[in-house]
Amino acid sequence: MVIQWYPGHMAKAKREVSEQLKKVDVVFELVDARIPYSSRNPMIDDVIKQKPRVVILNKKDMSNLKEMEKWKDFFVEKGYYPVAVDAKHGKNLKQVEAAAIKATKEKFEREKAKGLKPRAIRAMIVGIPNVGKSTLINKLANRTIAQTGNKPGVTKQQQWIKVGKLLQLLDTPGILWPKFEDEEVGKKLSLTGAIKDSIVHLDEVAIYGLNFLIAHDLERLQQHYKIDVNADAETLEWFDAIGRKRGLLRKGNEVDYEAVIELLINDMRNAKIGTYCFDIVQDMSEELSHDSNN
Ligand SMILES: Nc1nc2c(ncn2[C@@H]2O[C@H](COP(=O)(O)OP(=O)(O)OP(=O)(O)O)[C@@H](O)[C@H]2O)c(=O)[nH]1
Ligand SMILES: [Mg+2]
Repeated sequence: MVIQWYPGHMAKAKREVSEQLKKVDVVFELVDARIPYSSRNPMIDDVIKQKPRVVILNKKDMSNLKEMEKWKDFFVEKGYYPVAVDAKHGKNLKQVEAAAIKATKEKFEREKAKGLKPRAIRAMIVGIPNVGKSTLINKLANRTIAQTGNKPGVTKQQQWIKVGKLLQLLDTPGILWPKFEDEEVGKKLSLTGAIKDSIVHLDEVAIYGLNFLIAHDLERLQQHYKIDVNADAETLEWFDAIGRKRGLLRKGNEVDYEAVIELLINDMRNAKIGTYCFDIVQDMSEELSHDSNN
């Protein structure tokens, strides 16, 4: 689904999610495990407020375990309950229910003390486009859930889906906008396929990705493209080497840079070179301390 985010549309999205939130005990904030911070909605705390929160780092199969652990610590520190999953292949999904139970423990103890009967925990998923909301809903439900309300004229009849013994999940996720106002975040969102190609410069995205690989996984990069370029070489030298090796040439034996850019971006988006977490806690400490969401 292609979504254009305009100020009015954002306000509407926020309002709709806030409305739905009233029905649930816990929120599943879904993020991309390759960019657990950059794939968050910039106003998420303003939307979710004090509601118990499970942060689900999805697509863990494409990220870096060590860095994911650091992000989990970061979220624990905030009072959230993080879990890393691979919704596509159904990995670690049991942990979602377990985290929801922990996150709502106090609330249900309070209800019990008031004499209220035990009941299922109600949850909903929120996240930016493409983080895997639909995939996760379908896996948790164990069947394909046809989403309601995505098309004009379709009545928004929301359903509760039973997950495990204790959990009920709203079948319609809350979709919020990404942090596209920050250039670096925009490049990371593009590298993971979260935002449309047209709103970022693909050459800048490819260079950003290339520099990330040079800094963090030089040997894999060289081996993957079977090239022998030095870490301190100019970007063009890398592009030339990759283009020539792959035969991405134009008339006159010139390297087709557009094709090289496309190749690099696709290889990174599909984790063909390696599995990476592009948000690095240590490098972002300055930003993390200033973020209004924290
Ligand atoms: N490798 C991998 N791919 C995943 C995972 N979860 C989802 N995907 C893929 O990510 C893409 C987007 O997934 P969706 O479930 O459509 O994402 P969404 O959040 O519902 O997207 P919108 O409806 O556009 O907001 C699909 O190609 C999925 O197959 C995962 O855990 N691992
Ligand atoms: Mg979806």
